[in-house]
Amino acid sequence: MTVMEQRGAYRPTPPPAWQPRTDPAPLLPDAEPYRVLGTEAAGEADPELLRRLYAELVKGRRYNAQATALTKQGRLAVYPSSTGQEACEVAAALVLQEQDWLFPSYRDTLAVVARGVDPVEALTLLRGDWHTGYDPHEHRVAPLSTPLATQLPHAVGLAHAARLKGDDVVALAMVGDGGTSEGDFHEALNFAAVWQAPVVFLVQNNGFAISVPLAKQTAAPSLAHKAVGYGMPGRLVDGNDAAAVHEVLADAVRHARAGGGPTLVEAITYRVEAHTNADDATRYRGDAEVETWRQHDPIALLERELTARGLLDEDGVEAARQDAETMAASLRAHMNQDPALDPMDLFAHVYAEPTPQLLEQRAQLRAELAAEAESEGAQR
Ligand SMILES: Cc1ncc(C[n+]2csc(CCOP(=O)(O)OP(=O)(O)O)c2C)c(N)n1
Repeated sequence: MTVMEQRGAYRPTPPPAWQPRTDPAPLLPDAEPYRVLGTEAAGEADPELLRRLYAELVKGRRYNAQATALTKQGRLAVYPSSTGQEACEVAAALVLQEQDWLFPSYRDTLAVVARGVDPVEALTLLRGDWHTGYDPHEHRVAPLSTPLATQLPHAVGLAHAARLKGDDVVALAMVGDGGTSEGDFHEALNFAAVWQAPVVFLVQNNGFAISVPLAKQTAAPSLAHKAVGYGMPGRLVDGNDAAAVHEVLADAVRHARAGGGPTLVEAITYRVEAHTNADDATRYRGDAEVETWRQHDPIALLERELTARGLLDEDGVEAARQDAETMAASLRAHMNQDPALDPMDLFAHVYAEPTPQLLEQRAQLRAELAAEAESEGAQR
């Protein structure tokens, strides 16, 4: 038989039937960000929850203003303001139960404070004083993470471990739009979905990663669409609508707690102020854009709803403002005191077992401090 005849006789076996491993349709985000305030859904929102959100939003904005002022007075090294993003910050903290864990980024001080961390201790890291400043275990709040997206694999690890141990714990991890381009984002979401870990990822899409706009960050239809590639649901929400963010996150937390696995939530919001006090935002964006977002302000949106429903009057507005002022005055008073610091603490908690280099540097500093103390003693 010739080669051609042999080929003619060859009948390839058909490959096994292929079908997607899961139906992607239920994982897809809605076409529009979910909204509650100003819609019919608002009528079903719990009045107590709305009032609580309002009080926290007002306090949060005042906290941002005070912390930014402290940078100008040299009392705080740096502050990344979340003005305009308060709804995401507050809702993230309020949806969690006591035993749950929050994994914040450097911009999420308000979420940390709303979760119960002392407002002064929450600024320790940004003041450049002493490590994290608060005990992460006390309120189950991981350190504010400056290296982008590194908090996400930590959240997945903690949640997965809790599940293996049979503990009822959900982890909520916060990240910015820029952070979604990091390898850690990919690794965290991939493992979370494979392990069905009880994690909720909240991406605050505030339009910019410092000066880089979202269009230069990703070609994805939305950041929520990224969820589908990992096999988890993606949800889109109006990040300035506190009631909507709270509802979407609460659903995701419930889903995770019930063993349904992770969810990726993209909250559409806007960073109204500069990246930090060290940034000049006028170099990369125009006033008109900022003004448009100021018209969609999270506090004004909620205030309008509460007022329309007769749940807030002028006295209520004034009481919230007063509470916020009291908090700001206390923050000022504490931050204006010089902290008592031991320079030797620099070397504590770096490694479980200090390296030879660290031991050498520690001895050097101890000797310098002793010599300084001696010369000061001699001068007296
Ligand atoms: C791994 C890493 N790379 C770069 C930086 C420098 N950096 C600090 S903030 C930032 C922008 C992050 O933007 P985004 O994730 O959108 O968060 P936002 O600041 O808007 O809240 C960058 C690039 C960093 N902190 N960590």
